[in-house]
Amino acid sequence: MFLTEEQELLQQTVYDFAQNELKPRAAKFDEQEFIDQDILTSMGELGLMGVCFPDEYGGAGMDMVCYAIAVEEISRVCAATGITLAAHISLGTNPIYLFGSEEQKQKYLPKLCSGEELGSFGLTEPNAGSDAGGTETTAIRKGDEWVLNGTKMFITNGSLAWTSVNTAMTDKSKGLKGISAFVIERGTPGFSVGEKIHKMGIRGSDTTELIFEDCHIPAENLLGEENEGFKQFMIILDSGRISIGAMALGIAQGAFDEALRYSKEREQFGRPIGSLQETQFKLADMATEIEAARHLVYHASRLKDAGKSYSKQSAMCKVYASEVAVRTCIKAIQIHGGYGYTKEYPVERMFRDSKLTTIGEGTSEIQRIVIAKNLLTD
Ligand code: COS
Repeated sequence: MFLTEEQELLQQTVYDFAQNELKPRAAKFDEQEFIDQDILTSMGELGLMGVCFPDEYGGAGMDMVCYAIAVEEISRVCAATGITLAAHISLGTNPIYLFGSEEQKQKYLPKLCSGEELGSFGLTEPNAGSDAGGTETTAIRKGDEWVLNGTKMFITNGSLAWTSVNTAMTDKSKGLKGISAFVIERGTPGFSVGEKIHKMGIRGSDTTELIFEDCHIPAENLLGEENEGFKQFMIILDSGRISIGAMALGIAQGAFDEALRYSKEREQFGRPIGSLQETQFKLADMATEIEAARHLVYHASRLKDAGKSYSKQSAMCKVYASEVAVRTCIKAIQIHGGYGYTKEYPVERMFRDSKLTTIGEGTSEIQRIVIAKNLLTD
């Protein structure tokens, strides 16, 4: 895959970090259901926590392709760390970068981009998943404050984040056009972290409920224009889908790496199983699909970098890469035989991790709706 010198250098740096520092601890993070803090600190030191934001806000000033590569290489060995990075950048930090006032950017971005603090994004609710516009959380203006009430669900980085961008209904009569976004800081009275959610996969990542009970925030914590929240989060999800595509790509590549290695090591019938045609066909299909997924993820990223429309391509890369990740993990387990079904080999964890990518930041069904809408209106 053609990469610029900067992208290649970043890829090598993240690959080395992931293979040396992260891989040996990925199973432990899965088991303990959290990522050790020093990993996030190291990613901050490498410039990854603000990789695609401008230097003036403390970012590394790199492009979307670099960001996708970072998420891919991290997820190749530990998808829980991959999603922590992806949610921090594309959901927690990006809304402030895209829609925040200069004052909000100066206040929040430097600490988020350095990795000193984490960000989160509260969109999903118990009754508003795919129908994200059906938000039941409300924000009512009272003098120079907004008062929030409601519950957010499945929030990545929920208990770790300093800043949380949340959507709330500000004018119910206007439906989708009555939703707004707000920045809420950790420690604000009336804002609390609810249940930790125990998941099938990406267990090391922090997923919680967020609860707002008469939570008063200053009027200036509104993000962008009042009642523009739905469009804002559609834009955020467009680039968020590249993140999940990159994460899925990384999981698929990681499972393939394991399957390839095992095919060379494992002997049956007096020879390595990689010399059997049935293994070779699996490996060939896996490698071909991963390559196609990589093209889609990098293409969507390049369109974004070029300032072109990429809504259709980000949905395409997300739906394709996530389904490739699941298929690749299943094949990788099959190549490992009985051992692949045990916790002794990472493909068991990777399979559990892969399933999330067909659900989070828009299910496969939602991606197909977005693709079809684009096809019919192009
Ligand atoms: N960029 C900018 N604006 C967009 C947009 C995009 N990608 N997509 C939609 N909009 C705008 C539309 O232009 C429209 O505005 P106007 O009425 O001013 O023209 C408005 O948003 C409503 O668009 P649309 O009619 O397409 O909305 P729908 O209710 O049909 O949206 C889907 C349906 C399914 C696409 C939407 O609800 C969705 O993406 N749901 C999934 C949410 C999700 O991914 N949840 C998981 C979050 S995990 S953080």
